[in-house]
Amino acid sequence: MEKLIITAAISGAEVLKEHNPAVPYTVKEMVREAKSAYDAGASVIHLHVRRDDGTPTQDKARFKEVMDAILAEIPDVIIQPSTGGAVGMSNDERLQPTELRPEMATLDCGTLNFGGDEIFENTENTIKYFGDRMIELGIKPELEVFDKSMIEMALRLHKKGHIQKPMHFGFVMGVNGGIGGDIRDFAFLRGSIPSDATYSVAGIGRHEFTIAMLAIIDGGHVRVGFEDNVYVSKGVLAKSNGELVEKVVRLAREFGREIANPHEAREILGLKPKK
Ligand code: KMH
Ligand code: ZN
Repeated sequence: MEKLIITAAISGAEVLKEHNPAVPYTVKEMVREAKSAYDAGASVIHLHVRRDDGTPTQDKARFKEVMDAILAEIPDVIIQPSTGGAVGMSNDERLQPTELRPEMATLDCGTLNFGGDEIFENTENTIKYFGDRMIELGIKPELEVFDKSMIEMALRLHKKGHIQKPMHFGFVMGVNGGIGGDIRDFAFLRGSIPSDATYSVAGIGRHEFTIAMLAIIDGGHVRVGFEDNVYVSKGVLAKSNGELVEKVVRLAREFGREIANPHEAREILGLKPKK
């Protein structure tokens, strides 16, 4: 079986220090959390950035500051900025980190309710626009799907030339408004992607490690981190993103799945090797 790529979603846009005091806002805190995840076995950092007060921003300069600081500490890690940003941001605001030409970025493949009155909006034209931008800049998209219909959308937009193969999906499971986080939900998504595609799972809240287990056994890849879940076990806050990654590494070892380093992750994902 392919080695396991672990992605750490270290900060997100919605989770706050009120949920877990280790949630990073400042540049220094972002570096601390990225390094803890990397040292534990993560090869990809899924990145949202914040102002020092915790406000989410897609500001290009702030992304550059955080990415440069992370890469100064861990030069070979793969940084995957979010183009989802936070609910309510405009498309061009969300796309700013792509101007830094990261190796990867997320591409959200549909609109969904996001709790209360919030709607995370990704119209078909938005997805085409983001897909075209990533092709133009040579950025590999992680196709974030929160429901089965979003896989259909990605496949349709591939046929129309807005998304290239081989496709890499991110199954985000258990969001209030999206698909659930049960075994049958996983099997439904897993069975709906092309045979030459890769995928990573992100189980939200209590689903984080159960969904991770399914992907470990199946040969998929795993994302964990404060963006998705702040607990290392029921009622016990994780001290760092690294602690969440360590748990995935332990589970993978039990099932004989080796962990990919960033060099191996680049090979699996079809990214250019880093000089
Ligand atoms: N913060 C959510 C509204 C992504 O990173 O691409 C969107 C999100 C998805 O987190
Ligand atoms: Zn995200």
